Amino acid sequence: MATITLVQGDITRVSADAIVNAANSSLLGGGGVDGAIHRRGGPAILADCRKLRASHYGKGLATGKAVATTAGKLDARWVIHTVGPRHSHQEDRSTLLASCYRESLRVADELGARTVAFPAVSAGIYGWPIDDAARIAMATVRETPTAVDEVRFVLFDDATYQAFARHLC
Ligand code: AR6
Repeated sequence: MATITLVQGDITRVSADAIVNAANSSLLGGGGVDGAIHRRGGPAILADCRKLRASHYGKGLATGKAVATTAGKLDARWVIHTVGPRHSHQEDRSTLLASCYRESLRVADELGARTVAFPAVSAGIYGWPIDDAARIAMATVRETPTAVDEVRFVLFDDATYQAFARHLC
């Protein structure tokens, strides 16, 4: 089981084997953490994403799945792109959010990554209530068998950091 650590900050500034991106199914960039990763990582990431779209992911990456690219100029070897679900009051999409963490760790294991940095997937533009997003993230990482040594949650603001801290023990 991976050691879980929490830090507050900008995920594009961390050093890790793999940095997870809260992407959308187009894999072609967006706002939030996705925009920040592409900005700081540079065009090599988008070039890899375009190759994925031209090959195995013609229709894009499905919600709950994950796929890796280069990390470009980020201080990491890979970016693992995962697509979180939009929060819905009508439908319980928790299993899809849990799947983002499980699938990202599966890809990290395939790559041989030992340290993996995650943002709070779906907790921004996709509207997931932060306490529930933190609960699902922490429980899923805790329950997922992996060879990753350290999962570091990099939480952008204090409220998000505090929500994750409440679910640490
Ligand atoms: N470092 C760490 N966390 C960040 C950063 C950063 N640099 N920037 C934002 N966050 P979001 P989502 C936090 O909206 O909800 C994009 O347009 C943010 O405060 O980035 O999964 C994609 O292309 C929040 O806690 O991702 C999709 O269309 C968390 O990261 C859509 O947004 C996730 O917020 C995905 O929405």
